[in-house]
Amino acid sequence: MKVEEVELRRIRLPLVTPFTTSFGTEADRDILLVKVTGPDAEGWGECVALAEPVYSSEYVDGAADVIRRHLLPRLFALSDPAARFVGPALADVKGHPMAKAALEMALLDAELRIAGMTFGAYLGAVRGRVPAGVSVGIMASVPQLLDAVDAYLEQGYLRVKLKIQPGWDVEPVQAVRERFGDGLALQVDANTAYTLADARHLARLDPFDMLLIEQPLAEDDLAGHATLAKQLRTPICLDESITSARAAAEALARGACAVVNIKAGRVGGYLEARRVHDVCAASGVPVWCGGMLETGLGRAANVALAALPNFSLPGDTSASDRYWRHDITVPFILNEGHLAVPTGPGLGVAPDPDALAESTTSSERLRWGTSG
Ligand code: NPG
Repeated sequence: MKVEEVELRRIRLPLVTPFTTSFGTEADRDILLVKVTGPDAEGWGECVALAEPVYSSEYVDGAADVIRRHLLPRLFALSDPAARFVGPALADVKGHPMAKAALEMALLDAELRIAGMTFGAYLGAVRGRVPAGVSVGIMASVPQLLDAVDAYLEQGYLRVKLKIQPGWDVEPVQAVRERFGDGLALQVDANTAYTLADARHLARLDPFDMLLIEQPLAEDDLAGHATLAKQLRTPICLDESITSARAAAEALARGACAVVNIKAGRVGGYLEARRVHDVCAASGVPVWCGGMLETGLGRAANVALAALPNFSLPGDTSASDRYWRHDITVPFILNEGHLAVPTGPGLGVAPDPDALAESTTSSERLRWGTSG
């Protein structure tokens, strides 16, 4: 594939409601998009790094900087920058998986558009639609949380994930279970907010028969998760800890989790995400697709990934209107609790030029092969 230009474009999109997790509140998203343009196609990538390094060490200004200074020069040296060569070409740069993933995604989109193949077909999708879950942030009060969950269930979401932290865990979970009944598919996400000393407290969540508890302990604490797993009945799912297929294999071998959340940005791209899927499938461990408050671009790729066979739990792949008043692509719409996997070549969606122009805060174009 030939690429002539790379554009690094920053957009700002306000969320329909602020989203609070144990690490902070997001009121809007400052998103880095990567566009590659060649003679035969263009392709889009979305970098999921947040404005601040609070979910992981990456942050959006840092991602743009590492792309500009260190990643693009390595890709410029390739005679064929096909997506499958991106991971190996960037492997000597430590870390920065979200920045790497955005580049790989843009090149894969362009490549698949030329080949006339969908993201889903390329990754190995076996479904035309995927069940949608919704992630519900920490709220000011339990009644407010119950209203929010009620509204999402009314819209048809098939499972609910509650964000938890010390001081906001047993009480909201109990309230949601009591109000919406045993039939509700319910799970929680702690984003590393607890320590092993909280094991007895976390065991108080067991009676609520949840699908899983996600990432209770620090990301580098596989041993702690393995110990905690023996003390809880609720299955442990890992997110932040799973940074690669090898990390997934190690977590499973150590008994640190029984379920895995897959986010392409966290593992360095959709190709590594597929390898995480395959490692888990080989061990009979179910996976689901996480979310990072993506626009329709990242959502298109996530929905395609979530259509692989071992994605056996609903993901954080919600409809566009859960996040944005105006998405930059055609919106993803909930239909009987599912989102349709796009059917057009590549991502199957592209930004609407007006929506893009309206949300753009900066843009930088680099000619392929030059560093400025
Ligand atoms: O629906 O995209 C979504 C959000 C899902 O809860 C969600 N994401 O830790 O998984 C997470 C959390 C998150 C959101 C992480 C924003 C980082 C940023």
